[in-house]
Amino acid sequence: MPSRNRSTRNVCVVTVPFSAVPLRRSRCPVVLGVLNVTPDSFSDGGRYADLEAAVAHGVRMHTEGASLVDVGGESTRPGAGRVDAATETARVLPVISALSAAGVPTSIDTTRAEVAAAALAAGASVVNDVSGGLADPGMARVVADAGCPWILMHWRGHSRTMQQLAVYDDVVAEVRDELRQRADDALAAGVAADRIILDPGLGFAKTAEHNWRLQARLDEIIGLGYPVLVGASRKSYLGRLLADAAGEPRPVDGREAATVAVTVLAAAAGAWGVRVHDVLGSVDALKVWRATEDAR
Ligand code: PMM
Repeated sequence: MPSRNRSTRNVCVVTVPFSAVPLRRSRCPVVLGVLNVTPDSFSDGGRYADLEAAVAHGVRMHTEGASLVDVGGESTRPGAGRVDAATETARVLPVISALSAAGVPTSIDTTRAEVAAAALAAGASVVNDVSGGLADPGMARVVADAGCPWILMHWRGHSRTMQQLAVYDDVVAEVRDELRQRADDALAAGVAADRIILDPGLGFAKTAEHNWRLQARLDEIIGLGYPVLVGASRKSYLGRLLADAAGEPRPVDGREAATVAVTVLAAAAGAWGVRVHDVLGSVDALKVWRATEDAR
């Protein structure tokens, strides 16, 4: 039974058990709320290291309209080093368990099969794999066995080295082709087509110019035929666009309006979902977008 299903005109937030949300484009993109339980993520690092604060924030994002709270225990900021699997698991499991007990649907943001399996057992509904299945050959089996949705993000290497891999002749064509390959690999490993979600991976082995091109030509990624998630929230290319007169990038907490603008552009392009830190801002903007579409 839906826990809350507000389908009246101009209201597009559907908050139901995530397994009941079809992975096709619905009236309005879904919103994933970011919850990093890490000391060093670029935006919310350190803020939710304490279990109580993390769970309270996850519940708040769900109340604000997040269809999923995306829980991560390893920073993927450019240059970040790795943590071991035990540390990553110890960070995310209590949060996922507590949010599940509170009825909040979660995704696990990890590249490790072992962490994904533990998170799914603790109640996570979706695997969000920023490596698109490349980092851990065991991930496809975990996802196929669970039958859960799998977000496959475009990725070329771990955080420490990824910016050296930001070399493209035509970034949109290459990201599209590499994502198609990731989806084909997932299918070959036994993952059902209707469990696959793709993500262009803004900021991952991408320069600012690459991100803008991907944003401008998102329809070419959507044209692959899978639901597409966009994760632009507070990323550095937005900070650079909003730089002050001295060329200093706008700090992370001043990038919200720009993030909301990307949310609306993604909706207009046909994205399935957005992954954001400030859920309410994007949910409100999507209501405005939906109401405008309905008035056409
Ligand atoms: N970006 C980050 C982490 N996880 N997952 C997906 N699917 N897409 C993204 O763009 C993405 C992600 C990095 O941002 P964060 O440090 O704010 O979580």
